[in-house]
Amino acid sequence: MNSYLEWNPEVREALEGNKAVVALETTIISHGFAYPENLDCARTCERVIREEGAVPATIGIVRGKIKIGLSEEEIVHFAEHRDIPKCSRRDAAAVISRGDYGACTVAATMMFARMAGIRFFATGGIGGVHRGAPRSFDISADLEELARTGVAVVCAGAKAILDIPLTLEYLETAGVTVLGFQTGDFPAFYTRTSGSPVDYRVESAGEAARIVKTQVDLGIQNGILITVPIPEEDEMNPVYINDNILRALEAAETRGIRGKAATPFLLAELHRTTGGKSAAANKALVFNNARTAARIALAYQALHPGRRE
Ligand code: PSU
Ligand code: MN
Repeated sequence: MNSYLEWNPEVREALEGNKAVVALETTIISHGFAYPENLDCARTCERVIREEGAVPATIGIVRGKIKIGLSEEEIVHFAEHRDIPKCSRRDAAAVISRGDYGACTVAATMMFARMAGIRFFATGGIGGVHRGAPRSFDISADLEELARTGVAVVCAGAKAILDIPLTLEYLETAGVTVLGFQTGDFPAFYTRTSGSPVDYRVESAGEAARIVKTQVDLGIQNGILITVPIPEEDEMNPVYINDNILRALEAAETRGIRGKAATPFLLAELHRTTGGKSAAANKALVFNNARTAARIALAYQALHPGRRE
């Protein structure tokens, strides 16, 4: 057993007993929302997963250990400490060997979920190819992680601050299967459609689970992206949000905000300029993704009677 992993006993037992487990990330807690909204969001994600009958495992680096399933006190710590560094694959070894805390991105959470034997992970939206990437070279490590790590990521598409057609091109090159959950169009985070099609539309949790199982059975090692549109009642007006995104991108440019600071800045700027409307939409889509991921994880366990991966 990997001695860098520290287990929440409930998660360990669930995995040993072939129960459905859904991973959650900590960057979204420390860098995705303001306090105390981030705490409410983290707790609600866990509750929604439990209500479906699955077990949540929020993953973060706690004093140099990869914690698989944060305790309530640890979740509060990540919510209160918005200065915990954002930790992606490239940061993992340094943060762990120094005994620090790390807020795990989609990429790091996928990597650690895989180490722990967790197959499903719910988040808001993955990182992707940023607008202006041909000049800035800003392409999220989340895409490369999807290319190499066998975890199914349930999300509301890529964040609308990104270049979605280029993100889809990258995913195609990387060999990542992109599913649309009850949609044929890749969702754009705050809105249900992006105008770019997904490869495969699935209608049910069972159908999505069968595709994940087939990929596992075939020994294909990379990730799968399961995209779920934000619920209709929570969707934002596309003209309004895009207008705000353009202004946020301009503000980032003017202030020279780049690299790992870019995404947290853009999200916070939108939460500010929309008077909290984008944060409300972001929360609604995350909860919807957590619920959907739990249902798919349960359907997957039903296809795997008595077998531990
Ligand atoms: N989804 C959200 N809010 C977030 C994120 C996802 O609703 O804050 C985070 C994830 O941790 C993702 C990161 O990995 O944004 C992308 O950062 P970057 O563009 O620097 O790779
Ligand atoms: Mn980046």
